[in-house]
Amino acid sequence: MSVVGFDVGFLNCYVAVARAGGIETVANEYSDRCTPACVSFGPRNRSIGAAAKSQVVTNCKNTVQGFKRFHGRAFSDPYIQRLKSSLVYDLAQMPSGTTGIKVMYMEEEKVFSIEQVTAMLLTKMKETAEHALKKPVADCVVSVPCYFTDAERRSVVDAAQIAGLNCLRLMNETTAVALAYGIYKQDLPAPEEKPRIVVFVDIGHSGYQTSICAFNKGKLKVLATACDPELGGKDFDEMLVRHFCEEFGKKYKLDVKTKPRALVRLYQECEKLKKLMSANSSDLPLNIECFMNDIDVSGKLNRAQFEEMCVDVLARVEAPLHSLMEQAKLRKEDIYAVEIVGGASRIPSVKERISKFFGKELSTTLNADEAVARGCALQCAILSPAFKVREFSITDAVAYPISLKWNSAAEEGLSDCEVFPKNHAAPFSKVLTFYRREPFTLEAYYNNPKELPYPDPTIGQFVIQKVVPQASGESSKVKVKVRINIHGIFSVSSASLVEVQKTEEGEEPMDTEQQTSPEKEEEVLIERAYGLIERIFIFFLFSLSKNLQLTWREMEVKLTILSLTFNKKSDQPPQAKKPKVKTKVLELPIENSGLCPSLTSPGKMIMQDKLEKERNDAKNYVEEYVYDMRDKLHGMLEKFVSEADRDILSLKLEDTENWLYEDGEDQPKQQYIDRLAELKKLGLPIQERYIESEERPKAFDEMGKQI
Ligand code: ATP
Ligand code: K
Ligand code: MG
Repeated sequence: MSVVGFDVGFLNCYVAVARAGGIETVANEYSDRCTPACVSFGPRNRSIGAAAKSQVVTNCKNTVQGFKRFHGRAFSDPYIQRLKSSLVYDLAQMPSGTTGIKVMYMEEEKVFSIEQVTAMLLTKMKETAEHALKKPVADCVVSVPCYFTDAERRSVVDAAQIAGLNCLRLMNETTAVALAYGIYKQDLPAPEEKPRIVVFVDIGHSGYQTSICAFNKGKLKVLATACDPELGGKDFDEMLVRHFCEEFGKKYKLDVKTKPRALVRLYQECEKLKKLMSANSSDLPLNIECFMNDIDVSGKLNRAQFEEMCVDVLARVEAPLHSLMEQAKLRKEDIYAVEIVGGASRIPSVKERISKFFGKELSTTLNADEAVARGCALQCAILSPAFKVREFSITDAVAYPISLKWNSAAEEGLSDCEVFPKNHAAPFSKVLTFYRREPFTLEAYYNNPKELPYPDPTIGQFVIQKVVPQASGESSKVKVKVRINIHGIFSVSSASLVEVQKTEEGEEPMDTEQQTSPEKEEEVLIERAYGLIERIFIFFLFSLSKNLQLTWREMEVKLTILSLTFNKKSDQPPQAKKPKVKTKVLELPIENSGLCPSLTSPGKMIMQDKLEKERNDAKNYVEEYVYDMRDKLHGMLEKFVSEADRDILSLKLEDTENWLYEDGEDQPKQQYIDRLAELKKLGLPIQERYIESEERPKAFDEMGKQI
């Protein structure tokens, strides 16, 4: 059982683990706690993280960055189509219609699904965690932006699965930050007291997320979230790149946009410049040697100029804050603190705007880069039975309101109902009751498409199968459980049919209700077909309305009241009144369509990387042996080899060295193994003679001691 949190950023990823000492962000093999979200495909292998980032310029067409935004997106999505033209690498459509990434890998054109690419990154992060914990890692919590929709979340869950991870929770990034903030606080208000209200702001490379949370001792509740999924550090880079493209166009007559390599380098330098400007307001230089056509370019910029060219970007900082306060229906005075994290929160003008909006100094008590990963690790520790953590309950909020649509028998045509309004508590289950004689379909969708980051509001279709009428011929009562699960994903999790059976008098009625989930639950009566008595009532009301000249609107209200009255009645357990009837609950199968992107095994690629690593290692062993032996032949081994033998071996070593730089540069693993064996055949006897002579006096010593 491992306790690990992964922050999968657009640009930067972090791994946090729980150890005896507490939560710790751990470093990768380059001793860096930050792992770039980058995968590079080569003729022989893949490289992931820092090794991939170093190939952004040299292998730009096959080095993939910024892929977090492709999750759950159809290739035909206008957003993807727009992005496609601005990317250095290529995109393609997967058979399922989702977005894939097209690269040259192992000298072949390959299309990888976004799930596969993220899985590669996660596999790397998993290795980092395994290295730190010195044991295999499977259980983990993975971060996602709080504005991610179902399709995006499902795609990330799949990626984790491909990477061999058992994702216990997809955690909203801002909620992870809130947990990292709250769990160690000793001075939170008692449960019955007025909660402490804290705003969290995370500005990363691609997205801007804000949330407002209420804290009491041992719990946190997300009251509302508001985001701009398209505002982050990258937008500031974009402005700088645009500026310098223009400047270099005029100054050096260079069309940077035509050379992907040059463009990638310019992005890198602009990001560096942007960071420098956060700490420095004077003129700062930007120099790139051999930028394009062997021309060195240079420019300079200061913070004031930078802020001026970014006015439009900066103007977008406020909108989500307004929305947040409006949704939470709180005043600025109610806010205890505004905590900011994320790399781009270091930009002074961004901080200024947020601080001005709240009329308050911002707090930076959390680690701006690591808070998300730490929060995820804390959540994983809470979920893990093997780890003792302070009790802390986390209630998240639904980001987009969700409705269900179905064919209605009673109302003839489509009916719908909002099952999870915006900011509804999550995770959460609701049981909906339908009266049906045959299988039926529920369609889940986001009912406010304006808010959605992409065009299709559909979540999925769920067919409730095997519904049959009662033996009496009447409609059956069908209970459908819908839920927002721990990942923030909507699903129709179960359905059951209540079969009414005649029984002997006096027999105990069966308890049919079953509580399956530890989540908060609520029972909602959605719809029932009107029974005979009800129909008489409706008819009665209808004629009454004619007499009383009621309008249709008033009729509708009356009907609603009527149906509510009946619903109330039907809510009472039928067993209480009719002891002769017992009920039996039948589980119904649910078929969902259009939900799951296909899973592909990463095993082959992992194997390929492993083989490539072994091949490289074998080559390195030969190289090491050559250098080592050459030194020693003229050093400590000199006395143990005849001149003739030494010359033979020396020649052989030189031969091998030359071979390594020529034909041997790129050979199968076995060739290196064979070469090494040949060298050792000559070298080993010499080394043995040396060891023997070293051991002999020691052995005598030992004997001396024994006597
Ligand atoms: P996202 O949260 O959008 O998925 P991410 O988590 O990868 O992205 P972060 O690591 O939080 O993003 O932030 C990266 C961004 O912050 C980059 O644009 C980077 O240039 C910017 N950044 C980092 N340090 C500074 C700084 N000192 N000044 C300005 N910008 C900075
Ligand atoms: K990050
Ligand atoms: Mg982030």
